[in-house]
Amino acid sequence: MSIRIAIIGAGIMGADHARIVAEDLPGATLQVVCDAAPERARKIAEECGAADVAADPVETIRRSDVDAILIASPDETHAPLSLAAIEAGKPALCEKPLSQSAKECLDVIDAEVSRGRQFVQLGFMRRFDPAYRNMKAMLDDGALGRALMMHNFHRNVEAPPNFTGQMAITNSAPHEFDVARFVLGADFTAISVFQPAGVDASRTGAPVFMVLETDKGQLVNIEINNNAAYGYDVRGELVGEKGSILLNSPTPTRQNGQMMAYERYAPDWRSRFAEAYRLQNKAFLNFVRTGVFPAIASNAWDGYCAALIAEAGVEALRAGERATIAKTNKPPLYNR
Ligand code: ISE
Repeated sequence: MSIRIAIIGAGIMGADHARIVAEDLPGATLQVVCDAAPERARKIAEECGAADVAADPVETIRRSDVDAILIASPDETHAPLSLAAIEAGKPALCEKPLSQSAKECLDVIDAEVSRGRQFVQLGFMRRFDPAYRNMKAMLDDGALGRALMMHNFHRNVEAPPNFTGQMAITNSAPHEFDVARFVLGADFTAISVFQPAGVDASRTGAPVFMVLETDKGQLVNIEINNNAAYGYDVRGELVGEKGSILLNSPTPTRQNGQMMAYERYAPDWRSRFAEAYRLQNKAFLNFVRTGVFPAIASNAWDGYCAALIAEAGVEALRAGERATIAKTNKPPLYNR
C-alpha cells in the first residue's frame, strides 16, 4: 500500500519535498499540501498532483487519510508540529533545525521517550550526501589515523531579507554542527565565535567564524558567509594524523574558453544536495514502512545537540567569550 504523505509548509523546502515525493519516491503518495496561504498550497498541489490542500497543520496531521508527515514550515513551528505528529502517532520528517531552543527539543525528546519509540527524523540531509559519507567511511577505515581537525566552509549567494544576524549560527551552522558530529563520531564541548572587524553582527547575513572543541580533543572550524555572492559553496577538509580528506563541491562539467576554465556553482543547497535529499526521503519512507529508524539519520537527540551548540554559539558571540556546552544525559532510546 502506498504511504500517504502530508507536506506542511509550501515554501521553498515544502515545494522541493513535494516534487521529490511526487517524482522520486515510489511507494509514496502526495496526499495533502498544507499552507496557511491557500494559493501557495494550491499551486504546489497542482504542480505535483497532490490529492488535497489544507490550511490547518494540526488538523492535517490528524487526518485519517494521512500516514506520515513532512514538516517544512518556518523554523519556529518545527517542534510544535513534531509534537503534534508524535501525539497523533505518525512518523514525521522534520526540516532542520528541530528548534532554536534546546529546551523545546527536550520536549520532543520527552514525548518520544514517554511513547517508547522514535517518530521524528530530522532533515539534516548532509548525512546522506555521498561526499560526506565517503569522508566518514575513509576516516573510519583508519588509514588516516586519528582525526585532528575539520575545516568547514558554508557560503550562500545571498541571505534572505528575513535572515537575522543570529541565523548564521541558529539556521545555517547547525548543518555543520550535525555533520561534523556524524563524521567525527564526537560531541562538542565548547564553542568560540568571531566576526571580522567592523562587521555589524545584527546585519542580515553577516559572516561568522566559529571554532569548536570536541570531547575527543579535535578542533573544528566553521565559516558561515550567507552573502558570499558568487555561488552556493560548501566545502571542507578533515585532517588526520597521516593525511587529509577534502570535501569538494561536486561539479560534473567544466567549460573551457578564452584561456580559462570555468566551473558552475549551484545557486543554492537544493541542487548541491539533491541526491542527499532524495536518499534522506527514501530512508524516511522506509522508516514509515518498517518502524525501524534509519541508521544514519539525525533524530530528536541530534536536533537537541545542534540547538544546544547554537545557543552556546549565540552566547559566545554576544559575550565575546568561549562558551562551554553541557548536555543532559542521553535517553537510551537514542543509543545507536
Ligand atoms: C538554509 O535554511 C538551509 O538549510 C541550507 O541548507 C543552508 O545552506 C542555508 O544556509 C540555510 O539558511
